[in-house]
Amino acid sequence: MQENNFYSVRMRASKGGSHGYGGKHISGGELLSTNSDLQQAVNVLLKKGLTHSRGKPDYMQIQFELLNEQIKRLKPLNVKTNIVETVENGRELACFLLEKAGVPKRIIDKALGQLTNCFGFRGAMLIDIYSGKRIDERNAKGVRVSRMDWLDNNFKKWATHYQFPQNSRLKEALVLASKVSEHHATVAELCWSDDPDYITGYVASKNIGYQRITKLKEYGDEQGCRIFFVNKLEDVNSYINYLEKQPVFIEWEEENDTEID
Ligand code: WAQ
Ligand code: MG
Repeated sequence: MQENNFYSVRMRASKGGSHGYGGKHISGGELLSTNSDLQQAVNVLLKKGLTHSRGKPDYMQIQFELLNEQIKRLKPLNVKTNIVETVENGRELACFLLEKAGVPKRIIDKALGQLTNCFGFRGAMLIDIYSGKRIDERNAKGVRVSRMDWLDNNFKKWATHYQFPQNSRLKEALVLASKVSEHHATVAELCWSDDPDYITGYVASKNIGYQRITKLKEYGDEQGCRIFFVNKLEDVNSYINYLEKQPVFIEWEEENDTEID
């Protein structure tokens, strides 16, 4: 099978109508598949959308398309888990790490102050690190990073090596963070899930790696957060184009690995 015979497969599911027509975002997903694995890929996303802690969807769209672009191969970011006892401590640590990654404190405070605007998002907000203003014009949709994956065998080898849980949530988030942080305009990312049963989130960047924080919200809370802090963005459209369109495979090789603090 030649490399350019990969397909991007995407899913989005909502309840109470489709997205943008009053529906509540339930789940989304994206992966890469060969032609022969398409049926399985569609099933994986179908199952993800149908069995979700945010609710039972009454609208779902799954689509696939053949990729013509060359696939970029990237290493996963290094991962560290920071254990915290309270949401307050978790958010303080998140702010500290964002600052360490290069986001000015006043911009972090401003972004966190606007979090309620994030409710029901299915993508990420792009925030400029100088003005603190949102620079995408996608409203509640946000920008959805797509066309990325990590072959399961290679992910499992990585997870076994570091004794991380072999769950698809960590895999998907690390794939996304590794792709996003690779772009030179990305200063840092802040994320926690909008799923009420998952409270671990992370701060990620090229220089601090993928820093998991075990408590960034309370159980039961359906408010999620995904913010990309960006710098020196001359062309917002080409940045968004990279996030949405550049196909990326994450690949890990044991011998090239380095540790982070
Ligand atoms: N592109 C952009 N934004 C996205 C994407 C995407 N592909 N997927 C999700 N989001 C946004 C969207 O606004 C969601 O509401 C929000 O992020 C949370 O998504 O243990 O599970 O998939 O190391 O619920 C991180 C920690 C888990 C994993 C994050 O996010 C770990 C998570 P969710
Ligand atoms: Mg979610």
